[in-house]
Amino acid sequence: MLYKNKITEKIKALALAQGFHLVGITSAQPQDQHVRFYETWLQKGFSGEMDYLRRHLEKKKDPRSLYPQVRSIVCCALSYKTSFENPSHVEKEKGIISNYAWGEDYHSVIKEKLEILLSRIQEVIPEVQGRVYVDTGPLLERSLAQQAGVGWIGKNTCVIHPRLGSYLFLGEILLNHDLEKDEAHVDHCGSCTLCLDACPTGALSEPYELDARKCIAYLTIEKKGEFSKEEKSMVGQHIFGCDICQQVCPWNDKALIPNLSCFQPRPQTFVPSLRNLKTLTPEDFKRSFKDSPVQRTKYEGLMRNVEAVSQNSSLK
Ligand code: B12
Ligand code: SF4
Ligand code: SF4
Repeated sequence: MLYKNKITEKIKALALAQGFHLVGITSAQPQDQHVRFYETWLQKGFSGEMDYLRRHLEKKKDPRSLYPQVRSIVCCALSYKTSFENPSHVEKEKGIISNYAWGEDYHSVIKEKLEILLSRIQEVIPEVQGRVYVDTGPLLERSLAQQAGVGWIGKNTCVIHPRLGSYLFLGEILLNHDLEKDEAHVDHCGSCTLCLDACPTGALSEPYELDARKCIAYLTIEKKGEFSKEEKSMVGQHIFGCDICQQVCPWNDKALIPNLSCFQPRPQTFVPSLRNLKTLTPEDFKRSFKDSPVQRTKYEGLMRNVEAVSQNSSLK
């Protein structure tokens, strides 16, 4: 029988061997302070039309409501930083797609890695069972990552690691096995306010607090239906997502660049031509954005965004 610390080390080594850039372990105990923060955020109406976030509240309070046997949570992160960067100003006939959506959909990339990791863990400890999550499950993923020492939560609300920056995707395995827990990561934002100053819509009204209703990422990805006049102007030249509060973060300037092939930009996602997008048919959309996070808006959502950006650029 392996000792707890040896098993923990082994699991971390397996996560890194699976290609994750960061891994940490936290307990399955609810984090009261973070749950309260989440509740207050919902009460302020900051979640906009993302009704699922309200529905998830009770489950998010305690990971044991998802998986009663959970004893430890393995928190993994994968960097999607590439050597490309969205320009801060684009020509008026072009639009911007967030770097997280340049390549393959991270949900499938991470889920596959987590599932293989779980089976590797089971080869070492056959009695271990687990559940795999990435993004869509009712878990406070950033809180868990911070608690597991993966990074700190920056004033732009993203998890940041000192060497890898914040262009990270998070994923977790809930395990029915007791492992050694890591120390929570400490905050390194200090007196910096670059992200708050750079956000073009004032969505970051307070440090660490994001009003999704004003966030370009929410407006272009999550919001359904037509834009109001104000929303349309907030979108600027962003067709899908927004990276401004991360682009200005000094921790991303000095971050390592893993340059994974699955997250490299594709011609249709890197500063794409609005004229080309305007002529897209539903069939072109399916083909061009196959396996891409852009699928989330569906054809109608993307065309709404393209139309708004075209009007903002006074493009005929
Ligand atoms: C809803 C959602 C959004 C919304 C709202 C984002 C937000 N900041 O709240 C919108 C659509 C705007 C969005 C945008 C983006 N998202 Co998003 N999103 C989510 C989702 C599904 C839930 C987040 C949530 O519950 N928000 C509500 C707030 C209150 O919770 P929170 O941000 O998690 O913050 C918690 C902790 O940070 C902590 N906390 C924060 N500050 C403080 C301060 C104090 C004092 C305390 C005690 C606690 C505390 O408490 C909070 C509640 O637990 C998560 C996946 C998940 N299940 O967690 C992905 C997730 C957060 N998104 C992710 C990504 C990549 C993005 C984008 C970069 C995509 C893009 N480029 O367009 C942007 C980033 C914009 C930004 N600055 O946050 C990643 C984040 C990775 C990272 N490095 O942090 C996640 C984790 C998905 C994943 N599995 O990788 N997203
Ligand atoms: S993603 Fe863009 S709009 Fe949203 S908070 Fe960051 S800078 Fe502001
Ligand atoms: S820009 Fe500055 S304040 Fe904002 S997250 Fe980065 S270090 Fe923190």
